[in-house]
Amino acid sequence: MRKLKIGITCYPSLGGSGVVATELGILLAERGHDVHFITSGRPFRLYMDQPNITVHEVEVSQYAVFKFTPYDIALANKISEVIVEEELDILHAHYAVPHAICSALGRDMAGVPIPIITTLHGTDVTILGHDRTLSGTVKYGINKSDMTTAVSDSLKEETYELIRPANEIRTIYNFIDERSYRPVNAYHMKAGLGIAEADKIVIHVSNFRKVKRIEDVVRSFAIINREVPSKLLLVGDGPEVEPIHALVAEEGLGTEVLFLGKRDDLPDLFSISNLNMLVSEKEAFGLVLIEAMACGVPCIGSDIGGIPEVIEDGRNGFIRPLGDIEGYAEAAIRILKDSDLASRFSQDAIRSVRERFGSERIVREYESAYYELLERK
Ligand code: GMT
Repeated sequence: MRKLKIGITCYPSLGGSGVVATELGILLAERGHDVHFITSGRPFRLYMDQPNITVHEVEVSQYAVFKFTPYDIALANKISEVIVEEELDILHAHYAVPHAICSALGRDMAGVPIPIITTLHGTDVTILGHDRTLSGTVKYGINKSDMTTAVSDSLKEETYELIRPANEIRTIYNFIDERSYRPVNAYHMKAGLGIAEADKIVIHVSNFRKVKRIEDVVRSFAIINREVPSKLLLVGDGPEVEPIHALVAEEGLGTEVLFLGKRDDLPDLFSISNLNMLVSEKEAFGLVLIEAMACGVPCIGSDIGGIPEVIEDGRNGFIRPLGDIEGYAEAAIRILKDSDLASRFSQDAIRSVRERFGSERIVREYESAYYELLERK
């Protein structure tokens, strides 16, 4: 197969879409493709210089006339330059706003008809698609793309309903970097965190936004903690940290809940955890679920968005209705008290991630999509 010159435009900072875009770029580069990231900064998971990867940072003009700095225009400008100078074969936009729209504009400016593939990640449709000030451009970006993919069937269906796009959308699931996410021996960590050997660990990892419903995690943990000696690890940072601190104090859980902030040792933290909870009210996929499952952690999730496509209810975790705090707690207690069930779920979680969300399989799906688009042209 011919090696391709692939432009990837994405958010470089912390966030699921940026993680997926960066890891996809790294794996494509390892497969011999020439990958060009076009972003506002160096993608945060791109730790060092890697062969076949170039980062094109977008510079933004600070001219005094501007009330708002025109990042999107500068991005389109940079995309058009990179298309021409690097002779790109294809452009892959992650997250519709502004990346799909800027890709369409950049391609137009370059005057080179390369295919654009846009990957929808969730909130670009489920939140911004409802935003009157942006929904028209979300539709425009999708319709100008030669192919649109969604990270779950649920997101695909929601996009059909809301945007009514001109073209078919294809589901390509998110994937896991198996080299990082696998069970590791991290028992020293439990003691390091001051957690007794016999205590079970429940973990929640997110960007601490309202949609994650962390208050439901804390309230169900209050029930769990009355039945099972346990600790709750809250990992991540965001606007909900303060309100959740207050709730933890109100529930009298001050010594039982550990706020760990942003961490880059997630495989270690998952490896000492017995259960992962993601009970969001919106979640297109839930990348953190496959990160936990790859480390052998059973999961409990809400019946929302792509979560039930990732957790197989009764096989590697449990799905309960959104907001069912007692249901989450009852399911968690079952797993935490029954070591045979926990061990079966743990093995199945590892199997499921390997079979359904393995990097090799998903990267090949993207590669096939690229070749298909190039053949169509
Ligand atoms: O909300 C987040 O967790 C961040 C957000 C993003 O835009 O990066 O995540 C979205 O994309 C991830 C990667 O595809 C998905 O795993 C998340 O489910 C999705 N978030 C939502 O739909 C709320």
